[in-house]
Amino acid sequence: MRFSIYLTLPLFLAGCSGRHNWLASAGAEADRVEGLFWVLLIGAAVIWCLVIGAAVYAHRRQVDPSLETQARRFIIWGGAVFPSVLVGTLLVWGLVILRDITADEGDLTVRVDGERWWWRVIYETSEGDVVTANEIRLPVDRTALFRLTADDVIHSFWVPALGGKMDMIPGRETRLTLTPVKTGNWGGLCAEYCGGAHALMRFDAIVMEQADFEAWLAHEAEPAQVAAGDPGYTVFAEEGCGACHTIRGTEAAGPVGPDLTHLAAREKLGAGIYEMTPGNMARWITETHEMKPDIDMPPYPDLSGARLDRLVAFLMSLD
Ligand code: HEC
Ligand SMILES: [Cu+2]
Repeated sequence: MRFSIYLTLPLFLAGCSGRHNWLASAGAEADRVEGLFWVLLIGAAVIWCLVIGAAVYAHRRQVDPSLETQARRFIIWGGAVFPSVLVGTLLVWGLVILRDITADEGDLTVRVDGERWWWRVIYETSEGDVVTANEIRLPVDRTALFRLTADDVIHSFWVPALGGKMDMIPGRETRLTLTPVKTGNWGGLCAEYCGGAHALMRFDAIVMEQADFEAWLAHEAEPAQVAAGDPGYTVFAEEGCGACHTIRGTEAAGPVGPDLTHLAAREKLGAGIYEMTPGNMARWITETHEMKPDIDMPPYPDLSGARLDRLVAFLMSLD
């Protein structure tokens, strides 16, 4: 019986691998939190052993009344002074980390707005705001300052491998800095229950070389290249998708859903949950609520055949 409990342990540990593992940190901020965690864990283990050791020792030994004053001193120093100093030090250490990771400065500024159930992402540049969604790209070895807000309910912004998490609160701005030190796709998620599709509210957090990042951002700032009379865009316009979605460079300027200007340049579809493929795109449009329950986008089950193909081809061309 007891043996079978040990057998289930690897199952829990299996959850520790992968890109959402904050113990395999890839960012300066996550590193500091990880350091604090190990000191707490190992420190607690050592203190536990000492306390249990002392208890066993006291239990085994005959009490000698002449040691009464020594015992009292031991209780004052070991039971009051030592814990107070230790907990006080940990508090100061934790506050210093908190101050640093919520600093007001960064090499670049990214505003992220939590929506049900996706992310509006805005890069602040010297030429103005660059709006995108559901994917965050960062240059390696640079500090990004995140200005976080929420549109409707409380969300929480978390990229486990890089740092965080930080609540996103309606009517208020919270801040967080992330300094990635390794390139890769580290993945992020909403860490505060926010309703039906909460578990499907994710994003890719892609750390790139400096030059690649600059090129990506410059491309994101461009409007989409849509030919006049594009048959797929015609379907998009006729179905009224532009009431909710923006495609810069076209008449579509809806503010409700994610910006689609460079949709196909994202690695994932639907806020970090599906591969960006034509098949998934078609299902996203026709079986929307099977793909992601509860979302504020209506399904278009009547779209099919050549019309659907043209729309999907158009969306997949938005890179
Ligand atoms: C009533 C507003 C509304 C309409 C109309 C609408 N959408 Fe959406 N759309 C949304 C919202 C909201 C989301 C985000 C859903 C989520 O992930 O929680 C979304 C998400 C998407 C996404 C995924 C974006 C991403 O970043 O992965 C695509 C693609 C999309 N819509 C295409 C369309 C197309 C094509 C049409 C027209 C056939 C359409 N939408 C009509 C509101 C709308
Ligand atoms: Cu959530």
